[in-house]
Amino acid sequence: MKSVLDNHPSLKAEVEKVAEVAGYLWQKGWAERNGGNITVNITKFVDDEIKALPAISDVKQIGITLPYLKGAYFYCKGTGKRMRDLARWPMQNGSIIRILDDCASYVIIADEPVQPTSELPSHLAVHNRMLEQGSPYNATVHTHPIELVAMSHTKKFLQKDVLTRLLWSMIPETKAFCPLGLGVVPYELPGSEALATATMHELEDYDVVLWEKHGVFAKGLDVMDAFDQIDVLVKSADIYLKAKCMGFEPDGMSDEQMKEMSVAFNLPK
Ligand code: 2HA
Ligand code: ZN
Repeated sequence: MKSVLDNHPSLKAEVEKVAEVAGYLWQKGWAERNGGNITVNITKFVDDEIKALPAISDVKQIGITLPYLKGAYFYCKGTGKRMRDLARWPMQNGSIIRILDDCASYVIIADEPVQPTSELPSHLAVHNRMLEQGSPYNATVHTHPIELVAMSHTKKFLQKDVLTRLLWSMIPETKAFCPLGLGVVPYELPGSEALATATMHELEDYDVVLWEKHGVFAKGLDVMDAFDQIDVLVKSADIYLKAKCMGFEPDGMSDEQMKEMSVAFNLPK
């Protein structure tokens, strides 16, 4: 079947990155059934030929007005679609959308009329904010990492920066590669406006936020960057849990060792 990716190699490479990450999410056990979403701003890969493509869906309302998204293009995972299927067939389990000039609606333009993720308003609201800030970030990822969700089931880990401090202290690379740490959003209904608003608020200070008893939401330069930040946090969570399973509370790196890391890597906190 003909695909818009066929004669757009840089766009193809970007969508293939999404497919690669979708495969990782499934293999790691973070993406049961249709769990999780990925949205990538692909506007910079769009040429006149893609701009001229006709809509293959009705005009759909986003539900909010997002002024910085005027004329932007996104690759979005489809609603109800499985990450493990997207890994093999990204254009049958996701689609490319164009935001219309009213900044409040969109159409699907390629390859098939796959309806985007149920969390589209929150993903697009985050993209809108990133563009408003002139941020170089292009990707948002939501997934259900087992260890981090398990840790979100106790109030002590939901206090500001308690989990950040603990996870950073498990292995030096976590602070180096997730230098802003992990924000926390108290439980809200999946897909709700309250969840979107609270997520936006936490993303002012963090690249990755934990949704209590649900999952994580990350933003990144591209989909790999967003995945890597989640991955290093989960690595730390896993080390913590393995130590606990061996019957002891891990010491963690000392404050001095953490400070030394911040200086050596020129980290913000
Ligand atoms: O799209 O994970 O939170 C499936 C979800 C919603
Ligand atoms: Zn979810």
